[in-house]
Amino acid sequence: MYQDRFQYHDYYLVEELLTDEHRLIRETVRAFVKKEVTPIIEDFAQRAEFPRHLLKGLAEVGAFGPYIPVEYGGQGLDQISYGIIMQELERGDSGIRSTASVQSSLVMYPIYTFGSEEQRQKYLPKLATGEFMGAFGLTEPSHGSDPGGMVSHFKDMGDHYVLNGSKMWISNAPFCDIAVVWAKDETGVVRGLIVERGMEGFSTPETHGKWSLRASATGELVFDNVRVPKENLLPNVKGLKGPLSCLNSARYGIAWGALGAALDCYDTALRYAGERIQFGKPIASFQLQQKKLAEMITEITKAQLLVWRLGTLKNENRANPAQISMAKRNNVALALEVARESRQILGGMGITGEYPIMRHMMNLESVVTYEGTHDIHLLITGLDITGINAFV
Ligand code: TGC
Ligand code: FAD
Repeated sequence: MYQDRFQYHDYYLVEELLTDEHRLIRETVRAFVKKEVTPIIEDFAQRAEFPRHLLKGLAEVGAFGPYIPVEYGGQGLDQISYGIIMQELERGDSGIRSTASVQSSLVMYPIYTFGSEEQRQKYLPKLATGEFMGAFGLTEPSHGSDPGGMVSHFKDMGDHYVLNGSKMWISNAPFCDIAVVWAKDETGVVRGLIVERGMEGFSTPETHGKWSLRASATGELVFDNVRVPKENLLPNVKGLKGPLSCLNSARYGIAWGALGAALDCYDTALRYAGERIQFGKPIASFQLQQKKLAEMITEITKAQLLVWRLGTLKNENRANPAQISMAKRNNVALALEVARESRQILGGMGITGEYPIMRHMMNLESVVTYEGTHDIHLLITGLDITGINAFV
């Protein structure tokens, strides 16, 4: 069985900037990942199966809606706590973090922020315990980076709506109980609807054949004249800013999460380089390998400071979407680079499932694309600093 020897690396003592509560959360989630996730995740990834049995434990460690107020079943925690949870989960696997990101930022967040009081009470406590699992439907077959072009739409039939269209690349879709779906009303305005499994005409076919996020279930959301009760419309937001606000929260969590994957790869490579003997010496004694390792920890350290500062701004409600884009883009790209370099340090062993690096590397190929691609986030920064929109 896989032996998880992970050690955390904190070169600039960022841990000292955390509170006792943050440290406790970190230890709790780290222990959960070490006990429940890393021993089984490789097998599930190889089989392309989502480990559903982890949902209860994820809920128990507070991974579902950590910053949602306690009265709705959340933990009422701050944004740095949320980031820490995402980092520890992604240290185990990006797919596990994905499930928690979607549930927290893309399902609970919009219901809490844009939902009616009845919707909050009906869904949030069950989402917090994992009794209900949610999905978020924004991307469509012909509209990914440009969600404003979506064609999914609904009609007002007097006492209910009728929804038609489809969403693709949707995390958690194959097993979700509810989906927060973004579609246009008859005037072309984007609105959010809560669609429940069991509604006639709603199906969630699974997407097979992924080489990335294999331990995460991805699928489509298909709406064929689905009758949606009027009380399932999110009343308090109109327009694309609704789904994009949710993405701010999820992208922030990913900026922390990707660092977890990077740390796992770096830690594995550092240990391996110390133990692997070639030419009569540990490969860590060769300058080329030291360069790789030294550059990795430098980039990881900068990224740790970046997310800590971003979390502080977020706690003060001062983090803007462009700052979040910069952190998501930077940290995912560095994690991918760390994974690639770490894999090389392990030589042939780097491609096997005996070590977590190749799995992280393949997972990160999705993370660099979803929640806004690497290029889209660069253009968001470009727009922010020049005032010129390069999207159109
Ligand atoms: P644009 O005209 O710029 O904006 C439309 C309205 O939205 C507002 N807005 C935002 N509001 C909140 N947060 C943000 N980040 C916002 N960005 C824009 C904007 O102010 C405007 O408001 P209003 O009141 O004037 O109407 O929109 P655009 O159509 O030009 O698009 C801009 C662009 C390209 C940046 C945006 O559409 C974008 O971010 N595209 C990337 C799409 C994306 O990230 N999709 C992610 C899908 S979900 C997912 O991947 C989940 S993976 C989960 C997992 O498994 O972990
Ligand atoms: P496209 O938009 O077609 O982009 C293709 C390429 O063109 C990219 O490199 C992009 O950067 C580039 N490009 C596009 N526009 C421009 C431009 N203006 N300038 C320069 N370059 C440009 N979506 C959801 O709604 N919910 C989910 O739960 C979800 N989960 C996902 C899980 C996985 C495993 C994956 C892979 C995706 C998921 N997505 C989800 C979808 C994801 O958000 C989209 O894949 C992503 O937004 C990119 O859209 P696209 O794949 O259609 O690529």
